[in-house]
Order: sequence, then structure tokens, then C-alpha cells
Amino acid sequence: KDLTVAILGATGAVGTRLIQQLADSTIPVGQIKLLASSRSAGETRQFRGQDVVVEEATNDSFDGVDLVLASAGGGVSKKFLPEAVKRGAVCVDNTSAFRMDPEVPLVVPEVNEQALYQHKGIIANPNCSTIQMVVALEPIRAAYGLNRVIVSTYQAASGAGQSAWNELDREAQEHLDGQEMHAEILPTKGDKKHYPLAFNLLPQIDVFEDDGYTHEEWKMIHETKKIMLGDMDAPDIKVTATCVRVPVAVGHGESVYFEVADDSATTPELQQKLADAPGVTLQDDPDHQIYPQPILAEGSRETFVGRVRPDQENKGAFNMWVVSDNLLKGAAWNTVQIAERLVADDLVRVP
Ligand code: A2P
Ligand code: 11C
Repeated sequence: KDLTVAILGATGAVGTRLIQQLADSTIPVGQIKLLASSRSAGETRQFRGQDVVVEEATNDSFDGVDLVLASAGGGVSKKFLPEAVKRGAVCVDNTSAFRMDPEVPLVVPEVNEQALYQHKGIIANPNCSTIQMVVALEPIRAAYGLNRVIVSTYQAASGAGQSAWNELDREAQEHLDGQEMHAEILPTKGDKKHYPLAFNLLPQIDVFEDDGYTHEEWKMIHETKKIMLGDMDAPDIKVTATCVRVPVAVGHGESVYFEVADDSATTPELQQKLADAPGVTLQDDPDHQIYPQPILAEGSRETFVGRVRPDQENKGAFNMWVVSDNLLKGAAWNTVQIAERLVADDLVRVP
């Protein structure tokens, strides 16, 4: 059956890519609704060659909708998705609104697709930096077990939305024109202070928690445990993170240190597991200076892994470098990939 699909937040950095990824997917779309705020209602976007007018999202927008793909911010998801579910729609939510709800599956299809069978109407899409890390770690965990992960991220401006991406471009121009740079959004919208990202690094993504970690770092830890082990506080894999915003437009990078349980694992074996893993492209050839880079990853659905090498002083420990398009595998593609699996497994219905 053809589905009526709504994209909530259709005009944003992720929403624009949700439209593209849905158009390129196997999902049978009978009717599409593009929803945003009153600011962009009346604008037009193209879907599979047709002009579609953007509408302001209201509860009634979800009448008759089978599938909602949401990326308009956590507050907007909290307001509308329960209403959409009441009206019979299954929602794949790219915000953090419902991720830690034990009733809501948090899914990366390459890792825990089976969790989709537990859904009660809402399925959560993880944070972009978490997704690319678990795609790269899962084939290693499956083969050798995983005890500990230490990750440092290098995250692109577009992760904070279209307005943050625009801010980076403007600041770069200001700097090159010899003017003072003006920051209004980053490190995070609504916090007390703002700092320029252009020609700079910001070791703050999202707000600070009481323990000195940022909320982005909290997500890397607890989302990883929920996706890989089914429990946000599982002690079996220890994870710690430092998240940094870098002056890159699209594509998050991650330096990932990990310790495997079976310390007979060798670097060539790990490289082979990664090369064979779904969603992973191995780019690891130091002799020819081949390694993942954000500008090479932009536009691809893949997670790219390179620089795989052992810790010379610690058996069973390794380092690797992971890059993916944060707006695609980190957001729009993972969301549409989940929706494709829901359709294939006949799960587009509220139990
Ligand atoms: P709009 O363009 O009308 O502001 P980004 O993540 O790139 O900042 O994009 C955010 C997306 O969420 C945009 O599509 C934006 O629409 C949408 N959005 C923001 N607030 C609301 C709201 N209250 N209701 C519906 N959509 C919203
Ligand atoms: C960033 N990772 O780069 C964030 C954006 O939890 O979905 C994604 C926030 C989220 O700023």
C-alpha cells in the first residue's frame, strides 16, 4: 500500500536531506506532507519531481498520516509526535526527545534492527556522533567483545542546524574581510555566552551537566550503551567522550580508542571485519595517504574508517579514525533507513 508520509522540520538542514533520502528510498510514498513552522509555511519544495507546498505543523496535520519523519527539535517532537501516534501514525524521531524512554527503541539498523519489533509508535534515531561510532564499533564488538571506548569528536557546524552552518560561513567571511567575528548561536543556542567557530575550536557541544561533561558527551555514553547493550546504564562497556566543534561545514570526525575483550585480535583482522561490515567503507592505506576526511564523506550514506592501529603499549587496545556525513548517516539516512526496514517488516502500524 502507498503511504502518506509527513516530514516535520522539512525546511531545516536535516529536513532538506530527509526529503532527498526519502525520494531516493524504496518507500512507496502515495502522498507527502512537508511541515515546518509558520515562518516557512507557503514555501515550495520538490519531492520526486513534484512541487509540494510547506505547511505549518498543527495536530490536525497528522490526520491520515501513516509515517512521520521528524527533525524539528526536541520540543516540537514532544508536542506533536504523541498526537500523531494517537492518530495512527508511526514516527521516526531524529531528536533527543524520546531516546531514553525505555518504551522507545533507539535504532541503528546495522547494530540493533531487531529492536524495531518492540516499537509502540515512536522510534528514536540516535545522535549523529553516536551513530557513526556504533556503526564502526559493532563489527568489532561482535567478533572480539568490547570492554572500553574513549572517543574524542571533531564535529561539523551543520550538526547544530542550518543557522549554525550559516554562522560559520559568515564568521569566516568576516575574518577574511578583516572584521570582528560575531557569534550568536554556537557553542549552543540559548546558552549564556557565544564564541566564534571560524578559525577556532569549541570544546562545548550542547549544555554542561553538573558533572562537568556536556550533554553531547552524555549522549555518546548512554546512547551507545542503549544501542549496543539495550540498557542506557549497562556497565559491560565503559565509554567516555570529549566532544569538540570544529570549523567544518559537514562531516563529523572521531578519534576512537577501544579495548577488545579477546586480545588475540590483530589489526589486519579488525580491518577485514570493518571492510566486510554493512554501512562501513574502510579507507586505510597510510602508504598512499588514504584515510577518511569530512569533505570526501559529504553526500555519502557510508561510515568511513581508517587509521586502524594497535596501541603499542597496551595489548588488545587500538585506535581508529571514523568519519561520516552527520546529516545523512548521522540523521536523514539513518531515519529513512529505519523507515525502509519498518516498511519491509510490515511494522508501519501502531500496536
Ligand atoms: P522553519 O524553517 O519554519 O523555522 P534546523 O535544524 O536546520 O535548525 O531546522 C529546524 C527545522 O524545524 C526547520 O524546518 C524549522 O522550520 C522547523 N521548526 C522549528 N520550530 C518549529 C515548530 N514550532 N513547528 C514546526 N516546525 C518547526
Ligand atoms: C551536534 N550531534 O553535532 C549534535 C546534533 O541529539 O540529535 C544532534 C543533536 C541530537 O550538534
